[in-house]
Amino acid sequence: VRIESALRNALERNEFVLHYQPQVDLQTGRIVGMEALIRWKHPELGMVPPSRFIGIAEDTGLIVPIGAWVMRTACAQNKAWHDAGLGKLRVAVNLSARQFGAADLLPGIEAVLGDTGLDPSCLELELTESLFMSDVTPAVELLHRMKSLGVNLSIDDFGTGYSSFSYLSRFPIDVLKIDRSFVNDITHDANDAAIVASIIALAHNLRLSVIAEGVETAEQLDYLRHQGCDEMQGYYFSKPLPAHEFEQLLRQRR
Ligand code: G
Ligand code: G
Ligand code: MN
Ligand code: NA
Repeated sequence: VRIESALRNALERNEFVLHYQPQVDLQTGRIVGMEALIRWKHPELGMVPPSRFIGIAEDTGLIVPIGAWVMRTACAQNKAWHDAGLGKLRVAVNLSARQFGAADLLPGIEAVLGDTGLDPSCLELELTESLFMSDVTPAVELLHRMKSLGVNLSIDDFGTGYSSFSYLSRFPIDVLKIDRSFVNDITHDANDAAIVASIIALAHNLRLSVIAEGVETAEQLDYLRHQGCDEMQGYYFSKPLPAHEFEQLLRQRR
């Protein structure tokens, strides 16, 4: 209850920040994008991890204004990095099912793109498979309208949810994000290695791009590169960083 009431005031009190985790091209080794991940710095509760408040934000509907803030902040930051000559990176933002159902999602995205001047191809929206569980027809239509804005769509935590091959052929998806639970064991568990190789092949056969999450070791990286995975994200390269540290990383690597 304490968290819930504090959460109601967090936006106006400016207590949220975004951290950015680099996404690296496995061919070139270059940073090509980043995932924006929310953090809550409460004056008394301290740093509240998303695992403790995203669920509450979803249940209370607060995720809608919070998610809008995330999208606006991430797009404005990315545009600022473009303008500073730090490269034309993509920023990925997590969308919860609750936001997906909100009437103003599409105009909201359009307004953020218009206001910030960010090239739509530099925004990626991360969806989860749970979105596709119920009535898929309105979802297909909404996804096509989102695509027509020029943004990219990815499936987060791929393989852990209600995986259905039917939506992959019907929905205008650009990227599969292999869940870190599979990546974690690829060098020890032959089944997970086979699943990861198969997801990479599946993505490429469908002309989708594929990124591995939660890469923590050189061995995992070697395997993924050998299998032709396009990009990686994980502690092996970098944990999620505050904006100024992410910017330093970009400057160092230019
Ligand atoms: O960064 P971290 O590992 O603590 O994130 C934990 C979870 O919180 C992840 O599943 C991530 O998708 C989720 N999360 C982080 N930021 C956001 C956000 O801006 N919106 C939504 N809906 N989920 C987020
Ligand atoms: O569910 P989603 O993929 O949006 O969440 C990303 C979460 O994964 C973030 O909370 C981030 O901190 C975490 N994460 C990122 N890289 C790694 C990693 O290499 N290992 C582990 N265990 N977690 C990671
Ligand atoms: Mn994500
Ligand atoms: Na994930």
